[in-house]
Amino acid sequence: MNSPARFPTDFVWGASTAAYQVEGATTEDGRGPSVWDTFCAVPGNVLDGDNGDQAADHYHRYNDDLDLIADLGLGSYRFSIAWPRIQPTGSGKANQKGLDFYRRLVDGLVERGIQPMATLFHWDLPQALQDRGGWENRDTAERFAEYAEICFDALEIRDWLTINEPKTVVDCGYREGQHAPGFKDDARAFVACHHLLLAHGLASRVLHERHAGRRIGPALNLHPTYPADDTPEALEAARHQDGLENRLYLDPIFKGSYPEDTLRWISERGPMADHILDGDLAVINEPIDMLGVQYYTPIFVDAKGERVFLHERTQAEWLEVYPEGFHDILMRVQRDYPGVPMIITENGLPTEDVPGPDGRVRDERRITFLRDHLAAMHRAMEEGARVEGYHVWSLLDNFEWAQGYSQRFGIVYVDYSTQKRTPKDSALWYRDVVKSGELR
Ligand code: GBH
Repeated sequence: MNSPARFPTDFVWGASTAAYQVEGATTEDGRGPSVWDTFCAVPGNVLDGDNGDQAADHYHRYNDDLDLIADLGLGSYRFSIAWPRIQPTGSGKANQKGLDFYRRLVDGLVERGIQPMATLFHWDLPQALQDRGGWENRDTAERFAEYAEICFDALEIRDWLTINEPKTVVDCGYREGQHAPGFKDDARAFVACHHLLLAHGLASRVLHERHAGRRIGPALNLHPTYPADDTPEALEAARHQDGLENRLYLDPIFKGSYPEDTLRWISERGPMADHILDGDLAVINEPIDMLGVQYYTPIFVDAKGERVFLHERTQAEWLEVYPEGFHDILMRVQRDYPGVPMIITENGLPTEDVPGPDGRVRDERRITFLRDHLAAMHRAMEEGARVEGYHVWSLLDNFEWAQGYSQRFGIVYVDYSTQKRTPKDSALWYRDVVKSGELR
């Protein structure tokens, strides 16, 4: 009892960010506008009218941030590449200054002995592509593969992630409208879904054709779904929810087919099926080399299929604290979709941090959350889940999409008036875990 959980010596510890959430400098060095610039400009879309114009100013402060990552002893930094920096209008020749920024970032990581992990798309679609239909237009998937090829050839990075959370683009961007491009239309949402998955497959093929020895995979936010009571209706609702949350993305990628029940439900709401052309599923089924798993919250549903919250809540209304769900989803993926290693690409929570008079940020709640989730992950690993690494969301406090700057997910506090960084207590705690390789 109570022996510390030890992680394998080659376990990779890291932290994640995303371009629009941390970089700022949205008009510098030739960056074109993205759908998030457009979305933020509409009053009412983002809390307090916030936007990513400055964010955490990572575009200018990346060197200090790299020192911070090194000081924490991390072995991996997951960041995203802003497509509109590379192709300001979403197609055609590369913008050299945009590529140079990521070259400097990667060089800085390598010099410090930190592995770069790059996400190609973390939601900042070039606005020019949105003007031509965005993800509803099949051509966007082709453009994505072209953009990916530019990045693969220009940047010396082994590990790549294609699309960050296609499910969130579908649900928040196209079904519920709280993210760019802000639609509320199921019919359009699932057409976009197919093209996002197609984009993932096309880009993965390009990498495999051009760069042996590198690895690629999607970054999926997976939600273990549970019935909130033991009625057959709740059980059925949980299975349906699992289709929309997990199988809709995992099945085509791992098995080359959409889940029948989910596709039937979608087909009652729109024309997704008409957009699945011969050969598409084989493209989406391109073998992946690793699976990025992001875990935040379980989803419990009642007999009516409504989400109910049964555990501790957080400042993020969608996030209930349930470490057991992390264990469950890892075991489930290992059982139903075996074959590739999993890398945890995001896990975390927002806390209402205020620096004390001494400047210290005492985010005890984050320490508890991280400890409990790492313990659950460790238990899954002992039971056979192949997990190679873990990235906390996030390195820095940042632009939390529709919630603007009101929710802080960082292990490092950012004072947005001075851009001063202060590692929170959780960062110091994490540093010890990383250094010792064990949870005490
Ligand atoms: C991840 O999404 C993202 O990859 C990351 O960029 C993000 O910062 C992080 O999690 C924390 O949220 O505010 O009412 O519009 C996790 C899934 C989907 C959860 C969008 C919040 C929006 C709720 N997220 N959802 S709302």
